[in-house]
Amino acid sequence: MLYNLLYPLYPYFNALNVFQYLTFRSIYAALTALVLSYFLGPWVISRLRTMQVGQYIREEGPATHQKKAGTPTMGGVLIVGSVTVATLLWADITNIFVWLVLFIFLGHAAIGFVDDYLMQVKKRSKGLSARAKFCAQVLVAGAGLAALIVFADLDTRLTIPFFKNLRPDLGWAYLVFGILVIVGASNAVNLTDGLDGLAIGPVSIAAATYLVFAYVAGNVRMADYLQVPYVPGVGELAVFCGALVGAGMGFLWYNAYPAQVFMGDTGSLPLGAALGSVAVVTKQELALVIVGGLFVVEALSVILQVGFFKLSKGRRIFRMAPIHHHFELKGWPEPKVIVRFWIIAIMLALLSVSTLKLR
Ligand code: 57M
Repeated sequence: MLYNLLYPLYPYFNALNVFQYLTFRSIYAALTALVLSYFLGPWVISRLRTMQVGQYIREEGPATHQKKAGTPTMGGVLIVGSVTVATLLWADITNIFVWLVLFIFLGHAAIGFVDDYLMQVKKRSKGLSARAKFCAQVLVAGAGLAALIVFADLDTRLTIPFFKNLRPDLGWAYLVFGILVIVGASNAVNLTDGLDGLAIGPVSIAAATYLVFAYVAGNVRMADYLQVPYVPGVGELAVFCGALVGAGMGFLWYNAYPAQVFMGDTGSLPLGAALGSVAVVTKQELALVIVGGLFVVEALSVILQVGFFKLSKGRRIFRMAPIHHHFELKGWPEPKVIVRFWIIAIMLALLSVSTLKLR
C-alpha cells in the first residue's frame, strides 16, 4: 500500500524512489512483521491465557511433554495478523498474485482457527473432523488455484529441478497437482509442529528461500540468466515471503524452548499452505520437496509408521511417529532435536538454491 501511495510522489520527493525496490520493501515487510509479532506477543499470550486456550497433552506422548500442559495455543493469530498487515503495507496491492496467495493463506488460517476454537474454547475434544478439515482445505486451495489459472494466466507447465528444458504441460490437471502441493504442504507443516520451534524455524528458512525464488522469477534479466521460468509480477511475493520470515522470527521469540505459546492449527495450516502456494506461483513447485524436505520426511515417517503397523499387525518402524518423537524417545533432549532439525533445514535450503545454477 505504501508503494501505491508513495511511489507516484517520487518526481516531487526523490527519496521516495526507494519504494520501487523489491529488496527494500521485502526487508521492511520482514521488519514490520517481526516488530508486530514481537510487541503484540505478550498481549496475545495473556489474552489466550485469560480465555483458557491451554493445550491438552495426550498421555501416550513422550513423558517430557506432560509439563507443557496448559501452554496457550492458537498463537498462530499473531503470525497470521502480522504477515497480513506487513504484506498489505509493503506490497503492491494491485498485484493479483499477492491477493490470491493471501486468500489461500487466510482461508487455511480460518480452517485452523475453527478447528482450534472448537477444541480449545468450546472444549470439544475432537475439533473439526479430519474429513471436514481436508475438504475445506481442498476447496480453498482449489478456488485460489482456479482463480490463478483463469485471472492470472498461471503457467500450467511443471518446472523440474536440474532439467531446464523438461517442462511437461499438465493443462487443467495442474489444478489437481497444485491442490496436492498446497494441501500436502499445509498438513506436513502441521505434523511437524510437535516440538518447541520445530515448525516455525524451518518454515522461516523455507520462506527465506522462496523469497529468493520469487525475486528471481519476477526479474526478467535474472530469470533469463538463470534459465528459470519468468513470471511477470511474481516478484511481489518476495514481500509476502519477507513478512513470513519476520513474523516467524517474532513468534519464535515466544515459541523457543521452553515455549510460552504454541501456534495451533491456526498457524500451522496457513504457514504450510503459504509455502505451497508460493511454490506453485513462482513455478518452483517441485523444488518444495527439497526446500521443505524436513516436512516431507516428517510426513513420510507417519505414512510409513501407520502403513507398516497395519501390514505387520502391530509392529513399528520408529519408536513413535512423526520422527521427531522417535529421537526424543531415544533420549535426545528436546532442544537438541529441534536445533539439529533446523540445521538440516538450512542445508536443504542451500541445496535447493543451488538448483538455480545446476541445470
Ligand atoms: C499436530 N500436534 C501436536 C499445538 C500445535 C496420524 C498422526 C501421526 C497425527 C499426529 C498429529 O495429530 N499431528 C498433528 C501435532 C501437539 O501440538 C498442538 O498441535 C498444534 C499443531 N497442529 O501448535 O497446539 C503437541 O505437540 C507438542 N508441541 C510442542 N511445542 C510446540 O511448539 O511441544 C507443539 C508445538 C502439543 C505439545 O506436546 O500438545 C501433537 O503432537 O499432538 N499425531 C501425533 O503426532 C501423535 N503420534 C502418534 O500417535 N503416533 C503413532 C501413529 C499414529 C503414527 C505411532 O507412532 O505409533 C503424537 N502426538 C502427541 N503425543 N501429542 C503422539 C504423542
